[in-house]
Amino acid sequence: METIINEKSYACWLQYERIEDREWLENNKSRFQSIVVIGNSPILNSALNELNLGIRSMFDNEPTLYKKRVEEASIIIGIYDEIHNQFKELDTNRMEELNEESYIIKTIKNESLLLVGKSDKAVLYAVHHLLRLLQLREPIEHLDIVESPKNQLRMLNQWDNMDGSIERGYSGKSIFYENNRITKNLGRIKDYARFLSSVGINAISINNVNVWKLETKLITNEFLPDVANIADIFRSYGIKIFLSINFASPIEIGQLQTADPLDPDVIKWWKNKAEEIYNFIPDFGGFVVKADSEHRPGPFTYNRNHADGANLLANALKPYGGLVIWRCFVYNCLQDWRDRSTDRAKAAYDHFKPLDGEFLDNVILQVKNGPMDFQVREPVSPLFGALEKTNQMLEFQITQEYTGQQKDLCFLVPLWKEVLEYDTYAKGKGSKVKSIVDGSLFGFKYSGICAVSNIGDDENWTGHTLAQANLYGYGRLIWNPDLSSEAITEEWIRMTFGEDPFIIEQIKSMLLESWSIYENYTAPLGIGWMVNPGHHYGPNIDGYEYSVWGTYHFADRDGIGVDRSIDTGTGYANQYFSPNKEIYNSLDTCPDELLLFFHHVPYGHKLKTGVTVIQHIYDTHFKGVEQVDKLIKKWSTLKGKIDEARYSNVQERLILQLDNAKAWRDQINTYFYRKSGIADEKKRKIY
Ligand code: GCV
Repeated sequence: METIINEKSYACWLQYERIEDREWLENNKSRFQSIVVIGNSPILNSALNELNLGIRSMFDNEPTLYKKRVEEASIIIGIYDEIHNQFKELDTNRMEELNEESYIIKTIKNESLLLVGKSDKAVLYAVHHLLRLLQLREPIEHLDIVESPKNQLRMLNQWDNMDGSIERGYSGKSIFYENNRITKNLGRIKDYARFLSSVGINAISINNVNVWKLETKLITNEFLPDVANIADIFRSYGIKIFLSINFASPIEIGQLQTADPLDPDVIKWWKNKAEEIYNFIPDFGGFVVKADSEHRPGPFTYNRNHADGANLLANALKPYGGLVIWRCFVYNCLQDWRDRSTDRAKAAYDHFKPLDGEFLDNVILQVKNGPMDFQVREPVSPLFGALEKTNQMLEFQITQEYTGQQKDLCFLVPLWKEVLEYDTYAKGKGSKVKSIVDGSLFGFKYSGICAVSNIGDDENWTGHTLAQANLYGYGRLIWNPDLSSEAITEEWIRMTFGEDPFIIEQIKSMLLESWSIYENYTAPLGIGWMVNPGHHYGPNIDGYEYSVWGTYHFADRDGIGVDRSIDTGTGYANQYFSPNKEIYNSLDTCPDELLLFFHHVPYGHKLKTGVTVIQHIYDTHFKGVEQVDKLIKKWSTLKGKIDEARYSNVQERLILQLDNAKAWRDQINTYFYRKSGIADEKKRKIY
């Protein structure tokens, strides 16, 4: 399993470029001459290997590895319990208070560096932290760092299928499966684990939440030995694996006639199944479940509710410490959009709010950030804060299904940051989403954040090289939601492209503006969708497969938008706590960017900017295309300054983005010009 590190596209943010700054080298080289590891475990081995690799590569010097000579080593790494007696410099009171994933990095008297974790996993995180400092050329003379992750579960969901395809994947084929088998190419999976551990990811589900026929068998002894091999790799990087399961498994692979969660045979079947899985994978994380959603089976078939379904599985996993991650993305995809009594935005809250407190304590409800489906702009799901007695985690989408599919540049950290900072007012002012999902607001036993991954077997992992920033940024942000988007962006650029201030500034502005640019030329003012059915790329104003009965934008000759207000609309606004509900409910206070999500307004309605809705639509769509043009120009200033492979990869995609932006501009502007009959004030050409 040789790790490939010399290819820049492949190496993502772990470039470990040789340090050329002579002064820096002179000052610091002596600190990286030798390493001693106290203790022994697969994770400590990974930590040592990574440290060794990083030092070798950045200093062009192979550090000596000592077994025991702690006094002579320049870097000492180990687990707190095994090490603290030897170092009076460690503040034991402080360390005792920290959780199992915490670490310290400290320069001690004789100038050695001490990297101590509360567990071996934390040691690995400390090593990555040190390597990050080195990659960023930060001062390292007097380190005294204490770090703990803010969120407990920091997870990725793969939507990979065993035929090698990836649902909503835009970066090639699966690195996990090929030809209906689990891949034998474990080297790539190992590198993925390295990247993930470098940003602190500690859990991963390795198959699509839509669990088809073959994937249902992943929990049988036909595939469990291979799943166990994958678990071994991730385990050595501190990452637990989960599987998505099919709720109808007892019927499909168990020869039972029913999957009724209250049926004794079904209960027994899942208990036996859990035992079998844990025989293969003793630290198996648990199940991810999509049930009663988009044609997937679930407890509704048996007139049972989601708590019945989730608790069935939770009981089976409980003896082994396993978790059930039950998704709240439940709605009737066959609904008639003209029927205003069934608003899809209300569905998750309507299904799950009444069940608060009914779930066992090893169930976590997984809630998408918005009430719809990862649109470029949505309000935050009202389920955050509404569930006080049920463990909860937040689901983001790194893969850019509705945000440009890794052809268009759309850096999502600023969007995620907004969600985490959103104040739900569930327990009064300051009840931010980040304090719900880190478990602190309601004292959840389990909580955290997960996201749909954006990687595949493309050489650069993410299709668009700059989309690597979304994966990196996700990990860093969920480790510590208090980090700013700017800080994360700059870190990623410097680690990925080096220290040239010009390169850093150009790419930084491209990334930080990209979400708003994408929003400008696509669906306006929170209305969402308007995408081609099926693949979801490019404009189709009345499109999208689940809106065949009516349009979701409700545009006619007089106005546009969905009335979700309390008195005249679907009442969705009522699912929020005050004052959010009043803010959204009133035309006067509803923020412009969500106006059409909450209200149906005439085209002449004036936004807070003073511009009418129709003029805003024209202006932003012209502007969006101009902005993409500028992105192309900005990127072209980097020609020759960064390697050709990454340069041309991004350039090619920016050109595709321009085509896409023009298509959106032309279709949106024409459609709404024809509908409204109102001309562009600036008399630009509308096709
Ligand atoms: C994996 C959307 C996507 C589906 C996805 C689903 C989900 O509907 O288009 O591809 O299914 O969300 O999150 O379950």
